[in-house]
Amino acid sequence: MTIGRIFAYLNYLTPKTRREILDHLIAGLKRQEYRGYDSAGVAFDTIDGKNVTLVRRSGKVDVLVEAIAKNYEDIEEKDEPIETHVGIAHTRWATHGVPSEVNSHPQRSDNEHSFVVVHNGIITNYKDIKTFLEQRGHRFESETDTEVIAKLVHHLHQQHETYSFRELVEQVIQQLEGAFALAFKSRHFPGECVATRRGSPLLVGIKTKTRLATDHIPILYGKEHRPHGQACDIPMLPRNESTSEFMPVGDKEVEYFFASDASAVIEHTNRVIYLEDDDVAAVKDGALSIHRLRKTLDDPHAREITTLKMEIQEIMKGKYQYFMQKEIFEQPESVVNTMRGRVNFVNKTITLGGIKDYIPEIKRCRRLMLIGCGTSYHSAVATRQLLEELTELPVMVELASDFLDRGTPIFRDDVCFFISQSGETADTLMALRYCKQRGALIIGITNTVGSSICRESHCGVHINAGPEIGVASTKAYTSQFISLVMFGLVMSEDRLSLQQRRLEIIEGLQNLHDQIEKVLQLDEKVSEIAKELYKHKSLLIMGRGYNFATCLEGALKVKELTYMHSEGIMAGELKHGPLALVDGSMPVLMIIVRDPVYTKCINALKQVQAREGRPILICEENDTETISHSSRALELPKTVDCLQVRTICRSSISTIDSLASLNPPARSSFSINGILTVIPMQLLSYHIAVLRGCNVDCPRNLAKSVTTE
Ligand code: UD2
Ligand code: MG
Repeated sequence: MTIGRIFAYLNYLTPKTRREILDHLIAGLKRQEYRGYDSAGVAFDTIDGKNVTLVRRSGKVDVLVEAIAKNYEDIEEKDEPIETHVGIAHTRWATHGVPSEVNSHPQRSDNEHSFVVVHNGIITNYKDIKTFLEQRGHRFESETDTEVIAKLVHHLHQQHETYSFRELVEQVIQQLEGAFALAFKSRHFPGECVATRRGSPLLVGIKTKTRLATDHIPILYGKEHRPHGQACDIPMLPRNESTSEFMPVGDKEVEYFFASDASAVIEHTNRVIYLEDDDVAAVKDGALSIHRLRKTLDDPHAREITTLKMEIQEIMKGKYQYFMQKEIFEQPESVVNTMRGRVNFVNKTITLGGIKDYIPEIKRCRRLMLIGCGTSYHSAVATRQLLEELTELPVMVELASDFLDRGTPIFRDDVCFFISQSGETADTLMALRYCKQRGALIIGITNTVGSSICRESHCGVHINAGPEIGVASTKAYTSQFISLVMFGLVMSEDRLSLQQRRLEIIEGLQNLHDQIEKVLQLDEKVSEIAKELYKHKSLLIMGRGYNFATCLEGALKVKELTYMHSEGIMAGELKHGPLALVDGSMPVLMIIVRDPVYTKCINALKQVQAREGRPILICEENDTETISHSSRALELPKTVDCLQVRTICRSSISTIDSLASLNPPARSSFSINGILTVIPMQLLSYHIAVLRGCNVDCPRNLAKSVTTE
């Protein structure tokens, strides 16, 4: 997977110096910087217009700018305006191969740069295509999936020299599986740019001197229908019969911008077309046309040119006010990205490519240690019980700083996990080195490819949650959680007695996307509760079992975002002290779901109520019995199946008092319930922070990645 931001700029009969062109390209990248990236690159024409120059660097866009200034002085010296030119640019956030020059985009077809391409997305069948191309003599230089695209379009061009640029790209995308937005440039097709998408966003901005004559661009459909073929069986090219191309402008002079993100084009034009899946947009001789290979019944005849009315800031955050809010709402997608290519929901199998080879060694270990700080530590707390069950190994959960303070004994047969969103957390990294010195197996769970923890670990799992900008971690938590659950599933693969349980968990994972969407619909209700709470000094969050971690994480979110005191309390500990805090005015929130500790939670609830506490509940929808205990409840979607089985059992023994002991409910789906219960807590802390006027994305005294001890 490449998380990349695309920017391409085409000027037609609008003379621009190379300096100006590069400035546009760089500005386009910078406008999308907030998305996070670790390398950048551009492709533009050489001074004689005959070749393509490719400049790529790992690091920030400024490093790229420096490299261009240093290596291409002629840009300044012989700066003659070029009438028509295509430049493509990209920032990459590595998920596939470490950040490096050769892994950066644009990716190229060959040393001559016949074709160059920038990509955002993932090509899941790139290995097949790579094998196909290697057998035909193509040599690969990068670790990216994207390189196959550049090589494939080149290969097809060599085979079928009469095909247009656009036809070549149409052929290429028929071979691709996965998700992508792509923009192509070619030495063989000067002045032309082709862009396409499937599953990843891409838009075209149009800038003309005069008003556009139309607000629609007709779609041209191909005549032949081709099923998706295998890479090794590249079909003959269907020719698009349509020759009518469409000039969108009254005037001939025109500039086009292709970008992942509207923020990159808004300073040039507010007229844009959002491409749809499998649209191929091609600019040739200054004319933009949009093509589709097949026509389906409900396809429209044209794509609308829309007018952007937003400010850049608004575009960056989409419809959200803050990055944190945006990231909370991204979770239905980010959890799927974490599982993508790893959980096979059809065969019910899990593959973690990063640790596959180490599984036999891990299975022989003495114990598992999960080490992290803050939210990452909570993801370990959240999954500990499940890991103990699925691995049947002792699992220790450690705060990195305390672990180091204690000089904890570590042995060669220990397996140590280091969990960190950034992969640079200083305490966690030091703990890693400490354990590595003592010969333990070191496993990283990070969101950042090429980070220190990733490099210094023996193996690991990238959580693939996408860049997280808000300082308070949200989507990284749920993705860390899922990564650890997947690890447990891998470890229990051949345990016969655990098969049923595994299937239920996998089913639970499959339902997450929809369930998280449902939980997010509670937003308004949560914001009402925030209004009630935000003037208070403190908030106690209680729960136990699988949801204890949610209490800790919820309290951490409240503290860091709202500067209000909050404490996550293990409900079983109430009478050992915390109960003294409870009275009629102390805000209390309790998580009570129908999991194995349900009865115990209800007991805690009664204790709190006996002290005049009026807790707000997080419980399951339609659990009227539980809801009846409080005037305010946030209802989460039910955890499926497992619950249904249990309900049947329950009704048959409904006269028996102690349900929990006689009828231990199936626990599996509850073990990942924390992914759902934490989301209202994220929303709640967010809303309280907004009401208290706090800077949501940058809480005081805190930094996104804590690289000091
Ligand atoms: C890899 C590719 C992914 C996709 C997939 C296809 C990378 C980074 N990932 O994902 O893009 O092509 O294969 O099957 O190229 N690692 C550490 N420490 C860490 C995290 C990871 O050493 O903290 C290592 C890990 O052991 C592996 C590599 O980094 O060697 C990639 O890890 P991953 O989780 O991205 O691996 P995978 O197979 O899911
Ligand atoms: Mg490593």
